[in-house]
Amino acid sequence: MKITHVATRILSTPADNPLVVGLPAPTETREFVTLELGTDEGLVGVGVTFFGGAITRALRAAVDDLARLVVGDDPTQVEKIAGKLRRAAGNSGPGGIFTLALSAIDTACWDLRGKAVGQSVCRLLGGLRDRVPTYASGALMRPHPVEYLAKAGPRLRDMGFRQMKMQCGSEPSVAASIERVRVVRDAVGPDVDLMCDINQLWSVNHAIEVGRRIEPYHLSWLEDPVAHDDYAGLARVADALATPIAAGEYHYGIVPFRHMLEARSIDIVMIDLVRVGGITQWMKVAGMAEAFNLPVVSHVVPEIHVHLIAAIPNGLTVEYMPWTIELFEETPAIEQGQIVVPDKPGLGLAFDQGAIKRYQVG
Ligand code: SMN
Ligand code: MG
Repeated sequence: MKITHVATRILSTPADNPLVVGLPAPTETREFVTLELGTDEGLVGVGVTFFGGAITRALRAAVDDLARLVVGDDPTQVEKIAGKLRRAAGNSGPGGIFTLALSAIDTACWDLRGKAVGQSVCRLLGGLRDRVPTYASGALMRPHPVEYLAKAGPRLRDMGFRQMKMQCGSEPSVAASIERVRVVRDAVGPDVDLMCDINQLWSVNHAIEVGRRIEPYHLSWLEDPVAHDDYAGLARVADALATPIAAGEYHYGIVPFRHMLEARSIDIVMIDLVRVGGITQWMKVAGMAEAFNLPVVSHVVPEIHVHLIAAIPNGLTVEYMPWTIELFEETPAIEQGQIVVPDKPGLGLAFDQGAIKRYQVG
């Protein structure tokens, strides 16, 4: 099989989240770069990347230029392709735009690999389970007032979610942070798995102080309490708290995970498909985590991550952040708090023509 053509697009979607109910829709947009790799066998592999913000056009150009370099190559040789692209890009990775672009290409290659043999990507990677837990995300956000959270948490539970994540970190006082977590825990009850994301907003000492005082509310994890690259600082927080510390979404490539794991900075390894550099690299980090007896959770793009979390023995839960849901014709079902692995060949995803019409820019 050979790659014969490349199509990239920029889609700009409204920055809303269908899990947020009863608040005014945000006016901003989110930008995605989509990739389709066609082959001489008539198959089309799909990939997507983002985190470009104002440099999304540059990201699209990077995806386009790099993907054109692999026209004529066999998409099943994912390491050969990654090596070729690294050299071609002057070893400008693993940080930044190179890895974001590689991720889309590698993902489309895995989709083609599955399609070529008529198996799902989950099956190709190990195929451990056909469904995995998933948690509601992006619905209990930092700007949302605490009175809203008290209603929104139970609504998510009534929708069938058994796990959900809230954001904290910008409260004016320690007491306000504690109160925010208390209100949500009281609202959802003891049987919901509740997580809290700080997105790097706290200092180490502040994280330890607040973290200790919210332990009565039994968070399943506290996420990114401090700067993502302060490995020693994260380790101090992890050591001080009984609550598991999760981090990893901000790291590019695989090497930072080695540092975090060696430093015992984290208890739960969050891997972002886009920043790690695609499915090939994602699986390497999952294996590293397994060797440290640590569970893995995903970050955004649930439609693709469901294949990966379900494939591995240490996959804990899929973040259901429905940002990309609208881009695809059909997305994985959610049943009783679990996300179901599509059993179609490859990723089981195709870009929705209506979404392309509505959202394509440039
Ligand atoms: C998050 C950060 C950036 C983009 C999407 C989501 C957040 C999360 O940290 O964990 O969902
Ligand atoms: Mg996060």
